[in-house]
Amino acid sequence: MSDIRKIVILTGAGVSAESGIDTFRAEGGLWEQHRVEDVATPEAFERDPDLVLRFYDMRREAIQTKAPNAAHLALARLDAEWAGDLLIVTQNVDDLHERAGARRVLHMHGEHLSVWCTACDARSRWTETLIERPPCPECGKPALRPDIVWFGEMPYRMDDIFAALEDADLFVSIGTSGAVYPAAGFVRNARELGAATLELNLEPSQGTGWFDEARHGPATQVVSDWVEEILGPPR
Ligand code: BV8
Repeated sequence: MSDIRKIVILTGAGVSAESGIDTFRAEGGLWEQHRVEDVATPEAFERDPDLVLRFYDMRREAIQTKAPNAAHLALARLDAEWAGDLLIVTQNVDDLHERAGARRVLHMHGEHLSVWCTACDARSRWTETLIERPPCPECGKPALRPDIVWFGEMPYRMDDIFAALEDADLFVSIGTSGAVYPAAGFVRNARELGAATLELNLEPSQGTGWFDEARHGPATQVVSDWVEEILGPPR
């Protein structure tokens, strides 16, 4: 670790699983209960906006009853104590990284607690529901949609993500299946750009072969152990 200064961390649903937030592909996971194409595409929103708004209203309410787990807390500690560059790129739309205290966080697929007005393009913090078509806080029009990146839509801040990958000495992937692009391709980008690569996941991901090292187990265990390895025991 002595020559590691710049770290990029990619997280997925697995880091929030032990906080009681469903992952997507697990047994009984979100995509078992709902067909992706019915709830997480612009076409679905066009076709049946009520179904999509109810799906996100349910999840937006649910995450506000959950708490960060030891993996979120360990990453928040790393964010606070790591003197070098660090960026946590999350595919998750919950706010558990921030509630654990992490600051250098980038939500590449959006956030539950944000809404996007399709009339005036404003984004606003939001904790309530959208099914009743409330007015946009900025323009007053009833044109709000979840501020979430759906399939077929371009993820957020890709330039910032690639700039960080270009500089990275270490790329760490935590709690993700490596099933969805462009996030699933970051490990290959990082390798090609000369970074060391580490996977921390419950089981081998679809891209596990691209990692220099992989440690498998629950995030609360493997992430806490990894952070303590870097920073030493909490003082
Ligand atoms: C785009 C928000 C183009 C929504 C999400 C290349 C090849 C093939 C297909 C494509 C390609 N490029 C693009 C595509 C299409 C598509 C795609 O990848 N499809 C897949 C299905 C093949 N990608 C897109 O559409 C992307 N957009 O490409 O735009 C474009 C280009 C130019 C201009 C315009 C457009 C957009 C994708 C984003 C979609 N939105 N989320 C919502 O939340 O409702 S994706 C969603 O699924 C997540 O955010 C995440 O990204 C993804 C996968 O989920 P994971 O987080 O990995 O969760 P999963 O359940 O799968 O796995 C959990 C893992 O955790 C498991 O490995 C498990 O073992 C582990 N685990 C479980 N418990 C624990 C644990 N680990 C540790 N501890 C535990 N306790």
